[in-house]
Amino acid sequence: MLTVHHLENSRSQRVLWLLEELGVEYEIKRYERDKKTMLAPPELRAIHPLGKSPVITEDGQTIAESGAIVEYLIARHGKGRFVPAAGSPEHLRYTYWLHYAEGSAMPPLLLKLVFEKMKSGPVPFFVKPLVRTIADKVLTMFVNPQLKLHAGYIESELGKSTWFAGDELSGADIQMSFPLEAMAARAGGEARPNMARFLAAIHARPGYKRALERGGPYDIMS
Ligand SMILES: N[C@@H](CCC(=O)N[C@@H](CS)C(=O)NCC(=O)O)C(=O)O
Repeated sequence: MLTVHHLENSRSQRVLWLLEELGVEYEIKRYERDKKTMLAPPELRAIHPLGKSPVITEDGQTIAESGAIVEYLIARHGKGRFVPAAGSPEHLRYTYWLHYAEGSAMPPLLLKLVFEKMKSGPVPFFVKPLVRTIADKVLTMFVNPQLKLHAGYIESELGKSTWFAGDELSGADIQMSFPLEAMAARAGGEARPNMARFLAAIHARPGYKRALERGGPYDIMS
């Protein structure tokens, strides 16, 4: 049996979605975030040393890192679906977006979350103005312009085809769903028509809805 080690409100939601699209049987082991730190509980480190989600286990193997999980699941259970033909231009785009999601899109989104939280974080009152000033400076000088750059790029790329790697839904779309949802929550992504179209299309898929029902509450942190 394939097990998804599923942390609430996290990237592992997209693994559940992929499994629903693939029609593979799986079980979910749930983990809750620490209410204060929002980190995963220590039990997840017993599954993988980093204790991050998603992690899956199947046939005695433990696989972490969502891009690697998407590739593994599609290779093992896809029967040729959700991946463009090897050697095609679409396959190159597939590989690109599969890596871009965590390698390029997520870092500025994470910085946005951290610096916004820093502004309202618990610090002694006399350093609060300084902390706010520094956080605002990093946000306006670096993070927000980077997010604008990425959002503009994604918006224009999504104008070229229905999905990220062409006109068929692929693992690249599943991998890109999390940064797009985070952009909608943190960086005004929903105001961009192609990104909004993509989000509406994935949210309408029966597999996505089933994954939500099985995964439980899913609220991208803003
Ligand atoms: N690049 C990794 C990121 C994994 C990651 O940071 N997951 C978050 C959930 S969205 C997590 O486990 N956070 C809790 C923690 O760091 O303790 C992946 O895509 O799998």
